[in-house]
Amino acid sequence: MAIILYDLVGIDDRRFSSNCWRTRLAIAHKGLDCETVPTRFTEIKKIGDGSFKTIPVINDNGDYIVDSWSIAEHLDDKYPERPPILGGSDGIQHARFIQEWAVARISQFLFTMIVEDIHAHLTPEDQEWFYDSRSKRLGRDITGVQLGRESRLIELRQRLEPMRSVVRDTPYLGGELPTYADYVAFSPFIWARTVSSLALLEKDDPIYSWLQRILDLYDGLARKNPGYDW
Ligand SMILES: N[C@@H](CCC(=O)N[C@@H](CS)C(=O)NCC(=O)O)C(=O)O
Repeated sequence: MAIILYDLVGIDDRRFSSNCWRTRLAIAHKGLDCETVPTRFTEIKKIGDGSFKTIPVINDNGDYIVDSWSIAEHLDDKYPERPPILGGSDGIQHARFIQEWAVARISQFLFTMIVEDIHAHLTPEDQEWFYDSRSKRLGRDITGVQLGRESRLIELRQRLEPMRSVVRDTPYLGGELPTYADYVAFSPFIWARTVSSLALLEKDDPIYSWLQRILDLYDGLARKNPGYDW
């Protein structure tokens, strides 16, 4: 039976969640079948026994697992005969480092550049909830937060330099083949690409070429997601 993934959705079937994309790619990496259930923010409470607060959540033949990292561990534990996602103990620490770096240095900064774009791509049911919860999170009204983002874009590109140095020389952060580190680093880009026309990368940037490679993986899984083609 296919793994069921509760996947965050906006308007036009846009799957914009960075965390859900990590899981989607992890399941594809394992070569497992996946069925997604498009889920709005305000529907998360309806999943399973109603205890979940965030997605991704998967239902793997009756086992409900929440949190993208726990899901990756679960998939490796349950399907050891398939290609490892976290790749043994060294691979786990490598992927965790990339995850911590991407969240702290990239995603949180990027959030201030796309938060109004996310809002604009939500269904009306979710918009009010998102506006209030994200204004509370930022400690200010989200209207106008994106102002001046062009100058923050320059800083974002500088922050990506450590990653740029690696993918200039190798196709993936995992080396010749993609690993979970790649999916984690990719997740902020697909988040932005799904909702924002702001091109985060220049086309001659080695990270741009790496991004194209990830978009093409698994029969163009991520490229098929509706988004902005930058
Ligand atoms: N550490 C969690 C984070 C999950 C998360 O924050 N998911 C967001 C969607 S991308 C969410 O469900 N947010 C619900 C909320 O903000 O109430 C993971 O990696 O799965």
